[in-house]
Amino acid sequence: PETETEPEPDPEPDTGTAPGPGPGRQTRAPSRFDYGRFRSSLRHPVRGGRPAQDPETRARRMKIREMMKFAWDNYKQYALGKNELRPLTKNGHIGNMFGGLRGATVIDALDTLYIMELEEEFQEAKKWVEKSFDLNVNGEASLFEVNIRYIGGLLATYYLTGEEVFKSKALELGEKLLPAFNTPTGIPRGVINLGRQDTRSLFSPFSGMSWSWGWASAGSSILAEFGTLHLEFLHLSELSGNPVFAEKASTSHLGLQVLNKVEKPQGLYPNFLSPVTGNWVQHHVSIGGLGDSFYEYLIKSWLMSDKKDLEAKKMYDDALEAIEKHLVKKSAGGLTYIAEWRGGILDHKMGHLACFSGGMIALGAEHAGEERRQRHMDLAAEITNTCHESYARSDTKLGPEAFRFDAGSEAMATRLSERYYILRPEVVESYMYLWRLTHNPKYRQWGWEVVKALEEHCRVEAGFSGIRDVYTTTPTHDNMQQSFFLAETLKYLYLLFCEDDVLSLDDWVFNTEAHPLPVNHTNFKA
Ligand code: DMJ
Repeated sequence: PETETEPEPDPEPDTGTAPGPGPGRQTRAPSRFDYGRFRSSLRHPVRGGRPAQDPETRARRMKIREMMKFAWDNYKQYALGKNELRPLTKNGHIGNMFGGLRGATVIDALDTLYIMELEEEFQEAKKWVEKSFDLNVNGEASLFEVNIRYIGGLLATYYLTGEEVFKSKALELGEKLLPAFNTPTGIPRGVINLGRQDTRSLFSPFSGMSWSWGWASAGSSILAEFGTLHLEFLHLSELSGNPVFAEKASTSHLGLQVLNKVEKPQGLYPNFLSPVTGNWVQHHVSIGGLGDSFYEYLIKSWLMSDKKDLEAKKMYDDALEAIEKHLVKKSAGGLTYIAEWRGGILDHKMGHLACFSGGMIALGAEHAGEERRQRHMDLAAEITNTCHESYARSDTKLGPEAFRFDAGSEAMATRLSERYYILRPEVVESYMYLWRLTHNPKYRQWGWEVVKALEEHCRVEAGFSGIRDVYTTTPTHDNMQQSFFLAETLKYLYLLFCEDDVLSLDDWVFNTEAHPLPVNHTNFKA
């Protein structure tokens, strides 16, 4: 339906009892979380109180909704139950990131379908979760990816709908992730075997064990991975009544026990840390891949705690100050960018992933003291402008995986291997935040340019596909519809053309996969 009426909150308040059988559940204190009370604590209806007024904005929003329906319908038709759709070959992709879990696209799409009021499609996705989402799996999963996509997606959908199934699946899966924290420092390793620990057998001898990534030097853990857990884990504790999740992943544990104890080169956080010694393993610093969402979760921790997590705020402020001082640069052509740092030497490159930082810095600026507010808002706008340039300077009007500011290059990929676009969200994510915080119409204009480019170059007969080279208008498709396209890219584009009270920033923080988690207002608990 294209109506925009707000559904009634769940009339049956959730009693918050712990879900089905599992280790330690009998002894746990029942959660005092009250869903009805939570809903009434929100400052705005989750899907907004009124539709966008002007016809053009409404038409654009409905176009993005149609794109979501198209992406979902094709996934459902050709790949339901697999992790992603392969839109050219019309089949499913499983991959090896989720340790035997399936349906990454279902879980990632749920809250977007709900927010867009694609009711029938939401029911299809929910039915799959109820009937086919199997957590009794074996295999090596990325702790980070399972957390941001599965736990984040399930939690957000529970908070939006009050439907018990999403909460119980999130809690059950959360328990499977806990053994990853069993290291000398409590900093988790990146890979976890999801098999049941109480059934370790000849067939699954590694159940509950964790490893570091083979490619991460000297058994290290990755900053953006171990630093991107606490938003979701705090909610797992909130909903289960079991403090263990919050204790393991809190910023206070991260900060006090480990990160504040180890010396940071020029105040910067390197991307690799030993979970055994708590020391840095390699001095590579990046606000893009390997570092990115660590910074994002510091400022969002503070916001989600209703501005009570002062430790996270201080860590964010200090980190941003060091970034401003050592990594923020201006190109000869006047474009502001954030360079990477390798053992003291700057690499004048920005990854597409780093483009989320425009939105993050704007969000932080909104709440900064007088002295910083304008400076940070300007920085956020300049970085977002640079990321827009990386799109505008390509033939497809989509941006490359990485762009450089060296050897005469400005905001363009210089290597063949960096010319691809895999439907990533970071640039439109920044447009959405900058729009909400400034209402400068250029952000909606830029977002619409992306919609047109996606339609022209990424839409194929059976879904949306990434492209291998943004600098040719006859690009080759990579045959992959990433789940984050449905979770993030289309959600942020849609929100860009919504009124500000749809998933209002007063009530929600988006996890790094764009799944909304509620701000803990004082009356959050029963
Ligand atoms: C998503 O899974 C998340 O946004 C993550 O933080 C980074 N990578 C992808 C999207 O590009």
